[in-house]
Amino acid sequence: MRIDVVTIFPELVTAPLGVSLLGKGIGKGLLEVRVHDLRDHGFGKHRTVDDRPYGGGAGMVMRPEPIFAAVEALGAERAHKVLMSPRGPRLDQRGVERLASLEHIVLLCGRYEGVDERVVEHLVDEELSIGDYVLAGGELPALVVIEAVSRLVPGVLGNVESLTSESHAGGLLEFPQYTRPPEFRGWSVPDILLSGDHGEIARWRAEQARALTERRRPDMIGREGGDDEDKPPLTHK
Ligand code: JBZ
Repeated sequence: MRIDVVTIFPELVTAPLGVSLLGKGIGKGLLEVRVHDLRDHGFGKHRTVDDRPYGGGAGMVMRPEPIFAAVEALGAERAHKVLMSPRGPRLDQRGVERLASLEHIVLLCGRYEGVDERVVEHLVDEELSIGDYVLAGGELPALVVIEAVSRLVPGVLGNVESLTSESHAGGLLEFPQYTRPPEFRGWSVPDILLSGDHGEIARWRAEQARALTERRRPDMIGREGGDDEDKPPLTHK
């Protein structure tokens, strides 16, 4: 799988890609991530990529030419082009699975007050948000997409077993985990986990996961697993 990122802050996106799981998967050649400086397609000595909004108002807007030029320079016309944008539908694990099924995606990172609407209308395939909080640009959201997607690329995680059991993958929150020591500052590990009875342990864990999800995330109950036939399709606007 290949992911291209277009940004005015390439260092901000590149730095985290060298470490941790991400770095390993990318290092193995299972996932190719390339980061591109939008200013390479900017105007003039300052490689300007923004300008004042027609109609007036505060802030600046990203011009369309550098963004189109950056995507055309990638030879990525056929790739799935995503604009990280607070206007998009919120990314969830279903969305991550959908992106992970694609061969080539391009993540466009907005900055300033936003991008010229012609980019949205004539270049971008979809807009995506990572959540309802105010951010300064799409770079951190793009990293979130890269991490979430890369975990689903076979071999990148390195531990296929833990993929299926983690929070959200099975549609429930994860059960509580314990490790050594069996007693720490007077707080004991639940006896059941030391019993060696794997059937009982599995039942205890399933019940813990269900009860925790019911208390913390009642919205997730009844939506877990399955083929989502009960859910409306994710449509935009
Ligand atoms: C995002 C102007 O650039 C921005 C600003 C906020 C923002 C993004 C891009 S992407 N928020 C999100 O994922 O919610």
